[in-house]
Amino acid sequence: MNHPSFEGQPTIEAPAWVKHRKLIDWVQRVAAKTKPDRIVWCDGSQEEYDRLCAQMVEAGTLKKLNPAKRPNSYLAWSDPSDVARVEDRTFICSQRREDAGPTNNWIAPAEMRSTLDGLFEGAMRGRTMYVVPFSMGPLGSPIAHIGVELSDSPYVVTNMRIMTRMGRKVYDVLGEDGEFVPCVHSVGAPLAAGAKDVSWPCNETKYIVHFPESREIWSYGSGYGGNALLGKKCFALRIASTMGRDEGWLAEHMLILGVTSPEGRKHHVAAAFPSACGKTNFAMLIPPEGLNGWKISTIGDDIAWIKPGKDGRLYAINPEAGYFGVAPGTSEKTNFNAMATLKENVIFTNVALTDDGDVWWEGMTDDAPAHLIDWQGKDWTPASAKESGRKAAHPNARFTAPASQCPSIDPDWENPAGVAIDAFIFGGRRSTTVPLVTEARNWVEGVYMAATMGSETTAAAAGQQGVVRRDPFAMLPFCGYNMSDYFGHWLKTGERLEQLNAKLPRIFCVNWFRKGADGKFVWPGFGENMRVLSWMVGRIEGSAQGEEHAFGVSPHYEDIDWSGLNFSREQFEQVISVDDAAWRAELALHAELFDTLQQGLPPALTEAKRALEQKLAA
Ligand code: SAT
Ligand code: MN
Repeated sequence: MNHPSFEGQPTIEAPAWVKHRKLIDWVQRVAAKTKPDRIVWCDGSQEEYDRLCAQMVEAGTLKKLNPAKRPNSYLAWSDPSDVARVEDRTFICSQRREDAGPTNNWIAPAEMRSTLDGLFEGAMRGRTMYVVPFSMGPLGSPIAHIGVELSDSPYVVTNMRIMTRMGRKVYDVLGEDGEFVPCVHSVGAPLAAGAKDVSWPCNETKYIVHFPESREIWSYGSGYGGNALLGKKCFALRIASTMGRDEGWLAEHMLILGVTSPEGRKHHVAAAFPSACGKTNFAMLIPPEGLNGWKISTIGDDIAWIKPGKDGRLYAINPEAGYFGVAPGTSEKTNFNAMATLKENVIFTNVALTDDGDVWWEGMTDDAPAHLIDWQGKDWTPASAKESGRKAAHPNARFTAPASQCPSIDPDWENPAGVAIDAFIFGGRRSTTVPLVTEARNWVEGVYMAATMGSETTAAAAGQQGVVRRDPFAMLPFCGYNMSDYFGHWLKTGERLEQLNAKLPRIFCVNWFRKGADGKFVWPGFGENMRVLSWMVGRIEGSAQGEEHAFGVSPHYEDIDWSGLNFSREQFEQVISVDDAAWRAELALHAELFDTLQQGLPPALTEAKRALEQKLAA
């Protein structure tokens, strides 16, 4: 195969349906630098998707699953070194270091550009560069925004087609000069002429780079998840959060759900939890025995874009069109709706392959199949697993599935106007200290709770797992600017709504993960979380009671509807209690966080902290 260089060529032929001169010029510039063998302008059609999948099956990147078991579905196994987001390789390159803040990695834009220049030089040699136009949010919605990703990974293209509104229609919205966020992605593995490719090309060197001022994304060296599907964390959170700061809206790491009471009253809730802490499960919750009159509908499972409406309420859309959910632990029991969503048209990544050409992961069924091929392509049996401790699926194994296939999908999930939010929930994974549920007494106290949230780390990010770190608003890895300014933006948003005399959304803080002396979770979680949600609805509607303590309002045992569940007063005490000594230690950790975030930290939060300390001492 020859390797044409695009240097000096006046144009790279774009299809007639692309009329955006600047976009075409940009594609040409990136191609001249990265030197792909060819350029494919993706149209988002089913034919294109099928063709790319067939190509990847041929190349060994995908395995086609048994169509009788899992129609139109595929399995990818990544390189064992490329299995999660790489937070220490993620950079926010604002002009001023202070604008990235102490929680982000920062490198001066000029220096980073020169590094990227070197990395991307010839990076796509021997590969195809795909031009992937996508809309985050329903096409043409006033809350939506457009991006274009140039990628040399067909795996990225097919995943983006599920995760976003991808294809030709995006160009109709863009027209000749519409705004888009340029996203450049390379796996960083140029191929010499005639060389055989590996099934999952990537590079040891990884850079996930954001330029918030010029709203650009450059990603190098990884083909996995949030590192490579640039519409997701890079655009919809890091870049969008800075857009929101500048334009007066919010881009949040939140699921969105509708909750309808037995009387038929519907409310909308947006809930932030760190990665791999159950957002997908919560968004698709099925009410348990005893609470059958309640109904949950799913709007989104990971990201919310929230804009203030003229009526002073906050309207949220899900900018995504699919779920990139954690597979391990997902079962008919824990998330029936997810399992139904996964029946067909799915790309699985890093789960195990069964002998009959289907998939399996830890927790999918009570008993593991007698034999599997694990995510690293090795023979696996329950006995071999016991001996070696090796998991069949990687703990951060994922499914990519169209949201439209979810049985609990909300009729308004594609409403371009969004849904009005009645409550925010913030949750972390904490085996101790933090009660099952607390309602903030006011907006500032709620912002304080969210800002100081801690959570035990999970497999969604490379690095040590199970250590408590502060994860403000579940946005620590995703905020595209200074975290203190972000807190200020939330406080300002509240003030603006108050000025409109609007009813502010309630703010709740939850923890499903407290453990007993035996090291086991005390709270049953999953569908039973409906009991907590129904208490919240009662609070919103003014019908539910609670008990005020130092940090807000929590339910008494009697305030929760226990029909259909045996959960004793003693057990409840274990998940709801506030231990003074533990909280003194917790507040010391808040102080540490505030020390780090000192510069620009809103005084209202320091005051809130002082007030809580006084309450605790009293
Ligand atoms: O890899 S993703 O960022 O898409 C998933 C996650 O970590 O939340
Ligand atoms: Mn997430």
